[in-house]
Amino acid sequence: MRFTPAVLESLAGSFHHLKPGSSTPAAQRDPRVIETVSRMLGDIQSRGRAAVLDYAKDLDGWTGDDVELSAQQVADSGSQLSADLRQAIELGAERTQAFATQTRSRLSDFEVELEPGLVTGVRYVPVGGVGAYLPAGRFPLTASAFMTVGVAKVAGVPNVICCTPPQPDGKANPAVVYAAHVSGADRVFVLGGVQALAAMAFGLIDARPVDMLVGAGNAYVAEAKRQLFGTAAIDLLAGPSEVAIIADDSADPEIVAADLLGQAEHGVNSPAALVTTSETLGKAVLEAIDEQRKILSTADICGPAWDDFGSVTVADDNETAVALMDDLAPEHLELMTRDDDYFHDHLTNYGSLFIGPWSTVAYSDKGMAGTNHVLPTAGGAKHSAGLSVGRFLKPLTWQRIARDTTPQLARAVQVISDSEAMAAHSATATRRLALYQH
Ligand code: HSO
Ligand code: ZN
Repeated sequence: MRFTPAVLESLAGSFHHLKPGSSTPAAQRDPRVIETVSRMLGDIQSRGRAAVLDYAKDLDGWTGDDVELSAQQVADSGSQLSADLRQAIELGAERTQAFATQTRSRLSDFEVELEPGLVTGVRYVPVGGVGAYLPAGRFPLTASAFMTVGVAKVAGVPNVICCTPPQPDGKANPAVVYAAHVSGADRVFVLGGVQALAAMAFGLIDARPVDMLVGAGNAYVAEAKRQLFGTAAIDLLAGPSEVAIIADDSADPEIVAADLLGQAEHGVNSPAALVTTSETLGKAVLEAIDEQRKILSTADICGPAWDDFGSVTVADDNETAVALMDDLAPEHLELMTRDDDYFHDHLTNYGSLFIGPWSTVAYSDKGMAGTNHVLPTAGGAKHSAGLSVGRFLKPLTWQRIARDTTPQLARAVQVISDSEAMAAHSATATRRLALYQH
């Protein structure tokens, strides 16, 4: 998330930074990561399942007979959780699927007669197999399964498998497994990193290679997805999570500060940006952040993230705030202003929008808002939207053309084909025209 110098230049005089914040490196790829991933994928491609298991042992300390959890183990994972956590997971899975179901119902097959006798249409068909990566590092991100597995199942994907890395005790995180279970996962594997993505894409742990890989992970996981793109489709390449807020003098500085630190917790390179029309609010937020970070147990992450990549910018008016924010194109964008409707109407670049002080990113992060938390980062919101049920569906087009419509189509096809010297294309039209005329 960074401002484009040319955009800042064009807005010069109508804003100033209270805290600039260094701009985050543009989706940079570490050459060592690229090299390691490519070597591992090559090895796995040639040695198959044996290589997958070797990496699981060497890199993740995996021991055991089978990387797959039995259906019984998956179903029982909930018994290791408190009743509160189990219920929260069930609620998040249900809410996320409810929103996906509503979204799905608005993607309707249709047919339309463009000309008499020329009927065309779209039929939505789910992809056959999805492989979801469910991370479980320092923060397990339990809700990821709702967003990937659960939404794919609502789309009607028949085979949804998932991989989650073993924790230091060698076992899968039970909350992640339970979240996958209630989201409808067909198979769950305790397998992490590059080897997990490769195993799913090459069909080494399930009979069929998956058609699509989804879910977030570390730099190696993201690079593996990038290199496997083409072998399988991917959702998106997620960078460090980010948050931005537009606030005016009606906002509560403590809440703004809490929400900025809330996502800065993801990593020391997670950016958080405030654009405000009130200098007083901006200063109060800076003070509140200094106080709040002292009492957070994850201050080792959100503190340095804020110091390096946090920014506070004062805009002279709402129009400037929109221009600045559309340039940042943040993954998450919160509005805490008197003019939320104005911003909602005018902003065009964000992964997910949170309107008003009672709508906070964590509600969506944990599945309670129903919306997806797999969202574009690093300016990707300028060209892409986040994961949603439609991403698992192929809008297949079809056409049915009547005999009597032949002349309207065939003549123009002949003319274009002949101008391109595509004789065989032209003949498909010429022959039909001849049949039609006799
Ligand atoms: N903010 C992350 C998702 C998440 N955060 C889950 C915490 N839990 C990407 O949208
Ligand atoms: Zn988050």
